Amino acid sequence: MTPTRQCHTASPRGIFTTPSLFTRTLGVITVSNVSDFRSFYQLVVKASDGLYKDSATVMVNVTNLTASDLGFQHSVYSASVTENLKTVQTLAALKATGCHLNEPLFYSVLNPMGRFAVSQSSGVLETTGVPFDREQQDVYTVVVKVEDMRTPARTATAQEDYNLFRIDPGLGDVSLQRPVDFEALNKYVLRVLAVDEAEPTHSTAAQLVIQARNPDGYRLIYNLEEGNGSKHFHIDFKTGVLTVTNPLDYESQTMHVLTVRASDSVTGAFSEASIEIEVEDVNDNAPVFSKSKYSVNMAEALPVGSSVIQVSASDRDSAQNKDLTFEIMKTEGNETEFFAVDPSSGMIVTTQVLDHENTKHFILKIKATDRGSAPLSGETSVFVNVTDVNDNPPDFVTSQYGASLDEMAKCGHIVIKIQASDPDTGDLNNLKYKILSGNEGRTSTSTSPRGSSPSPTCARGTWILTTT
Ligand SMILES: [Ca+2]
Ligand SMILES: [Ca+2]
Ligand SMILES: [Ca+2]
Ligand SMILES: [Ca+2]
Repeated sequence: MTPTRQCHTASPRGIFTTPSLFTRTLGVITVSNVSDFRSFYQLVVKASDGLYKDSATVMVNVTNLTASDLGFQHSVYSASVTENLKTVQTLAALKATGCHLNEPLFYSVLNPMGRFAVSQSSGVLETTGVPFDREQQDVYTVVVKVEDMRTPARTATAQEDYNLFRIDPGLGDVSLQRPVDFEALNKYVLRVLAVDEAEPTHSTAAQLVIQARNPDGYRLIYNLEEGNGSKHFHIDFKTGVLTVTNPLDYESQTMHVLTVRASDSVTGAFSEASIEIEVEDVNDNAPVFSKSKYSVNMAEALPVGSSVIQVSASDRDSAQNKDLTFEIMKTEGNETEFFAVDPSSGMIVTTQVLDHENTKHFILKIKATDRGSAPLSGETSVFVNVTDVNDNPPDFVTSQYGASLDEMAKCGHIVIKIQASDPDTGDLNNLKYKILSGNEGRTSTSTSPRGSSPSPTCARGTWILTTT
């Protein structure tokens, strides 16, 4: 039991009071009943340490205050200040309401105690630079008044309250006056005093330990262990919510193993957990052909269904995201009439007999499509060069030639030039002519590739020559 200084007011009809244990230990007198005010009061205030007591007289002059809407934005402001600081520290900017824009106002501290000052015109409350000693006094209630320049002047007051907790003097309920600072320590130790109202007064003190917990549990700090997944993951150190910071790539890494540490911010004790994160494949890779262009020589006149070339493509995804289907795309040309591709093997075959004389080459557009839910595709081109084979006989320009020959013509005289053509490219300049009949006994065979026929003999007459 600790003897404590107590103040008691003797006030008629309870106009004044020392309403809480706190103000009573500080000797603060407040008005408890504003009705039926007299213009003057004389209060006798008694101070007691539980054993000894003394009394003093307090004169109170009551002045008439007109009702006004001048006020403070908040009736109570709270701030904290570090002890032993010798620098001036801003505590709060007290904002008055119910006044005109830029209306001159006058702020003053009613109980500066040598430690608090307010900017007269702006309402910024500061310390004076006199260091505080928490062991001496850890809570101050500062009352600030604002007054305008009107006649009569309107006034309002606000309290700068440093209490985090408040105790109900009658019930003993301890309540929070403002949110606790989450970044600060979460353990509060209060010393609570109970005082009886008897004569002589006795009191007893108790220690109250308040552990602040965040809504998600104890005040824990979460972090990812060094060098594991920090490139891709982030853990909220307060909530432990694990988030992805960089896109995951199934093709690069299908599983991430993280070690998460939860530490008690007060005791430093920690526990670790391993988290395995399996990455699921999405279809983010298009099929790619092994060549962007294929080229193949294909002889004409081969039977339908002859193999041309097999194309292949790969896809970095997995399962059906890499399951490919091939198709020949329609173009302005007629490629799709001549070729088909096996959808799964990529083997291209002919669907018609190719004819070099008709079409010398084809350019096929082949598409590979995966079976992802949003399918992706890749393309390539296949140049098919249709090569010539000798599939056409030579053809004479006309089926019958006639020529007249001078009787006097000498040996070697050119009789006529007969000409055949051949649709086959390779044969065109490589035709050979031969007299088959009508030249018996007295002819020489022309072997000129150009088909010019020297006179077969030096004899006279008309000849019908058959060539082939
Ligand atoms: Ca794919
Ligand atoms: Ca993928
Ligand atoms: Ca030919
Ligand atoms: Ca040909």
